[in-house]
Amino acid sequence: MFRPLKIGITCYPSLGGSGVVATELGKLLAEKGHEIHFITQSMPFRLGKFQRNIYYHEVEVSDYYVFRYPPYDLSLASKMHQVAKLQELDLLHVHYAVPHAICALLAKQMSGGKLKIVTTLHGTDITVLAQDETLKDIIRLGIGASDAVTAVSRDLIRETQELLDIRTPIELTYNFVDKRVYYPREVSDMRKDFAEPHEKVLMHISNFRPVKRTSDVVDIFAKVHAELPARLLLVGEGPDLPKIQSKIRSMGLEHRVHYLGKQDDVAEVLSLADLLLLPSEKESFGLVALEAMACGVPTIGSTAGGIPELVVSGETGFLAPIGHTSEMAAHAVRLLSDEGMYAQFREACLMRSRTQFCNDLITAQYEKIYYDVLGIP
Ligand code: GMT
Repeated sequence: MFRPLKIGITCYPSLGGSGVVATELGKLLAEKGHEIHFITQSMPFRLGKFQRNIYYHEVEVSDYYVFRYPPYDLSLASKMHQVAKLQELDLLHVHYAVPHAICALLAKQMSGGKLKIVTTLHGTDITVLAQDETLKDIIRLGIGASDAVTAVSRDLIRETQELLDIRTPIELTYNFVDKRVYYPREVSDMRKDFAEPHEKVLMHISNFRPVKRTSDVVDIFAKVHAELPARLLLVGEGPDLPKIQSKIRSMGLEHRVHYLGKQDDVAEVLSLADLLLLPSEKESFGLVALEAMACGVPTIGSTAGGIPELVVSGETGFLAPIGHTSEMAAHAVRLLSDEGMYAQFREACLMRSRTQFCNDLITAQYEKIYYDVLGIP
């Protein structure tokens, strides 16, 4: 018999993939009948309209003049505790070990120790923060204090255990896409705004942080365009964007590149593309490659982190070692020049996303983890 749970979810509401996955998971669990309480600093950006079983609790940070830094983590822990008590939550599902698992630990202690904690690792908390010796112990504490820990790729599990020298069991829960939202959209009319019918469209979507290697995106594009007529669509904004814009100008490619800024309807935007470029330096999973895959768009990218667990090189895209832009460009040209091969890759993308990374499968995995930590058969 279905036993609905009361779950508190904390994530960075506006931060890329982890925020998207946490929000989408909450929405799907609410649809299944669970009661979901988002406890975050602002409204998660994909939360959308009012929905049954979904509640939002904003963390307000005190900025009394005695504090040099407003104590966000303590405000979050107090809010988690208040919501857990008032709403009688069964568990807190936090995304990121630091600070969220630590805040959940404090909330658990304040609530008398019964509240369960599930922590999902997304990458940056491990691949970046755990490099810092001063933070290692607190990350270990967050992981160790959780009743269950999950990570979004095998590579991230390996890296977490190696970097922190821990044997804590970490369950694999791949990211997912909602198949009702991510599918190839009919955008042929909109595509005319960006490319001529004979031109290919390459796309990159990210927050333009250095780990994304957006300079490689431009190099790959330039090499592809030297072989066949193409356009580059850049989606998103971030610290490296100005540098990339001047690189594009200095290479004389400005008439071939379109900047779309931040976009909300990613499925619609991705459906404009023939290929996605993801040559990252670090990538625990690469959610955007999955979103592209679900829209029938193969990825050309690097073998960093968890990307090879998602993109099957030679079937749903092509991967090459980090920085090997000539190899990536050669793969792109080969795929774009062979209609039969491209159709096969597109079909494989749709099939793989629907079978291996579909919302029903992964939501059920998370539900099982929740019931297990609560001892509910
Ligand atoms: O990659 C980013 O800049 C954002 C970051 C985040 O915390 O949202 O993404 C991480 O989590 C995503 C969702 O699980 C993964 O798809 C990304 O690969 C991961 N980023 C890194 O590992 C650099």
